[in-house]
Amino acid sequence: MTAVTAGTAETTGAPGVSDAAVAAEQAAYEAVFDAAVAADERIEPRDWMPEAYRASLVRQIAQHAHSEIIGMQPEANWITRAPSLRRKAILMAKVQDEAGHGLYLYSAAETLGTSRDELLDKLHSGRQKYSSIFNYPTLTWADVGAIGWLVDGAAITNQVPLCRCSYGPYARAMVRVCKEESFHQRQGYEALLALSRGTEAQHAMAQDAVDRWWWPSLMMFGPPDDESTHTAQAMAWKIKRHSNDELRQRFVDIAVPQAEALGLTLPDPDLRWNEERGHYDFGAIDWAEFWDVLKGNGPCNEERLSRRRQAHEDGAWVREAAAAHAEKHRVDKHHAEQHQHTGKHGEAQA
Ligand code: BYC
Repeated sequence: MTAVTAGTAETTGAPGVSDAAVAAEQAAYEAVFDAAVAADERIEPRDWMPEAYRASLVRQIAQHAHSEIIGMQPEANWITRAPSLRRKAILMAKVQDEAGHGLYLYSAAETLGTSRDELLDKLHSGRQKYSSIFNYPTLTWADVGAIGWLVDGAAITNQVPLCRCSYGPYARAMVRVCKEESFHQRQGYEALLALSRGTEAQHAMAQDAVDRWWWPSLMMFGPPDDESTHTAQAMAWKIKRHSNDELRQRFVDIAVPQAEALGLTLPDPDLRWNEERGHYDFGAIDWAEFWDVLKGNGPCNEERLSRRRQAHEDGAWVREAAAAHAEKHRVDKHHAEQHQHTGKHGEAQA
């Protein structure tokens, strides 16, 4: 969408412009925005957009970015103890991918006028959230497999529709993220399959990991639709394309046959195929646990946040060095350009 840019919106509120004229101009911008959303066009950074749309995107994208970088911790916990060189190399690549996803997403948020520093500050001071799932511990090597299969599987289910999000930079970031997440999901599934087909102790370890990660994975999709604050508006704006419950159901339907193929069971006695609905029915989710984790009371909330703050402090010298390098490069380039300029003059005169 390019018809109305944020630049033109600057005229609103100019001295001498009547309230009625401002309101009419505002309504005209809104009409263009609404029409673009209705026509499934992309909203781009310089387009006019309602402030609430901008704020909602910053909230969701920031939370998503924070989840990616906090999500590095539970898996990084197993890098030094991966059972083979092959597994270690794969896990390192995956954890690095998550850092990359964080960067794409912080960049997408920056196109909305917020800096990465500001967002990180809000994460570190607990004013912005990250996904509930990363507040659970990774107790055994099998947890790395279970996270890949279930957590990344849930993330893909949630993120594939975000590739069609109405906000261009977010949608485009999701395309690459989803490709990488599919690789992550496959590596988790394959690692879990190897354990499931291994010794009795390995099989038991895989089953135990699935038992612990199943319910928190279902919570990743967010609260039930009737308790979801943002879904209705986010769907009207085509930020979200499906509700939390729709995506949760989609994930359950995909996971059940995969669990069978793995030779593992899912810890839900109420899980059964419902012929009439054409979906699997599943048991009640412990929403009290979900809200409690969001409040900061999950098993690892404190550990994750303090590790993140520490990593940020430890990285201060890298940021300072990068900024000094950029400044030096800028000054050098400026001098070189001046030199070239005078040099050219010299040639012309000669
Ligand atoms: N955890 O109105 P609702 C990943 C909050 S990681 C924590 O339904 P919305 C990966 C919600 O923010 C996955 N908080 O919200 C990385 C809201 O509170 P606020 C990250 C949650 O936004 C590394 C309140 O509850 N993925 O991919 O419409 C390794 C009410 O919720 C959660 C994304 O972030 C939760 N699970 O829907 C492996 C995807 N759920 O903000 C994998 C992008 C809800 O009003 N995000 N809340 O204070 C989304 O699609 C949506 O934001 C959600 C929630 C579906 C998560």
